[in-house]
Amino acid sequence: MRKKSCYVIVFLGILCSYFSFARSADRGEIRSGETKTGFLSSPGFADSWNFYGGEGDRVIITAAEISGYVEPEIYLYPPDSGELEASAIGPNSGKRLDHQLQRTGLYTIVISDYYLDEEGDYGIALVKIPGAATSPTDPDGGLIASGDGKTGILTHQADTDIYQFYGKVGDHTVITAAEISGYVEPEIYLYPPDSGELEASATGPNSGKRLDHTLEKTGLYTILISDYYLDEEGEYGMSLTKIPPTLPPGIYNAYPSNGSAICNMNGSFSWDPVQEATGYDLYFGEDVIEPLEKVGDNLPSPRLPFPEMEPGRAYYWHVVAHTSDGDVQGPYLWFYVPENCVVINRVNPWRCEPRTIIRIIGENFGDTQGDSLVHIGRKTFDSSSPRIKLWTDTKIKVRVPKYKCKWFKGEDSRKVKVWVTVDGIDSNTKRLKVLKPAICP
Ligand SMILES: [Ca+2]
Ligand SMILES: [Ca+2]
Ligand SMILES: [Ca+2]
Ligand SMILES: [Ca+2]
Repeated sequence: MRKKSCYVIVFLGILCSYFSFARSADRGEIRSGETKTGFLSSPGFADSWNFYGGEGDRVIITAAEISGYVEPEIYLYPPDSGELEASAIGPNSGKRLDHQLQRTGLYTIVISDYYLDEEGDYGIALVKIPGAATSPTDPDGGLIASGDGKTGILTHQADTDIYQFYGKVGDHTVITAAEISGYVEPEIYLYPPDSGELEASATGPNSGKRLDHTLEKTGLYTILISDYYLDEEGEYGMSLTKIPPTLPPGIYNAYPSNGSAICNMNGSFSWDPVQEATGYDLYFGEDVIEPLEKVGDNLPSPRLPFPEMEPGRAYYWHVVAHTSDGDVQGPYLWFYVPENCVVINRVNPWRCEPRTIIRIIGENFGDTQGDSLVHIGRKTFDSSSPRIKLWTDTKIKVRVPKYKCKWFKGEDSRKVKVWVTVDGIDSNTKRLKVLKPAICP
């Protein structure tokens, strides 16, 4: 507990220092998959941003004018007051920095105007490989399967969207991207697994692009989509075709899924088993100013109960499967715990016969049922169900289903899970003991 409160103090300290610098244009944290904006103004014409990176990670940082003729330049500084490690400078309205990190720790991005003579708004986006593909500020991107088509929005001129797929050396891929609105000229950049250099791209000023490429490596590939010249915003469509379309080993069907809301604190991380995996490592954390922590070490099965989490926060996680052919890297995924979670405090009574009316007592159920659901074991009741007797923000009354005698399988009682789904978000679960009626043999 002491260790934890110590972390909280350190965290608050860092938070306070960010706020105290806010006027001098310290914009704070930027995560992989995030798209943000800043403003350059007299007299400094400079802003800074922070992210945590590891030696060997690849970063692609884009910055571009939104208004005011600013020509944002990108300067990247390593941890521990190191000297400039990389930069993208000059007079264009958009810049792109593609760089493999040389150190591990908290990196600083400084954005300043070329020639320090213009004020204006600019956009910035960070891509880290490996790293998260989407974020709360930009939901476009994530895992894509062969045959899938997606649409996304370049929300401002510097936006970069990240799509990922598992590929195998020798697989043939065709990736397309095209404008839907706003005169964007989407470019395609393909990065290999293991943070390697750009493997292929389709760039230039046309509104449609096509990348036809045979993969050189095996693992999790990353496709970046951004505007040619970083000077337009708008909607685009993209697609992936992989020949053959077979799914190489990977971390599939991960729960919580990317970008989801989680209120079920007694739930577990889970994913499909990887063939012939000997164990799984699971990394978890907030992925901004410190690395993810290994919370599961060589797990024998694809599952781990959630660690302690707090409301109003976003969390990142990542799985590595060990196999005799080497490690299989999972994507970096995030989810969030809403500030006002749907919580069941108790079910009353907690043991009863079928057809009894029970009360579910909790918080944030919503004032009316609407599209929300109540689950009792495998049965689900929507607002059209006559079993729902009352629905308020803190109390639900529902009649337990009529179970047949054979459902009890000769036992005196059976336990079922009770939970609610509000706005698509599952609550925690409580157990209900259903007693076998006296009339059953
Ligand atoms: Ca300038
Ligand atoms: Ca986007
Ligand atoms: Ca994006
Ligand atoms: Ca353009």
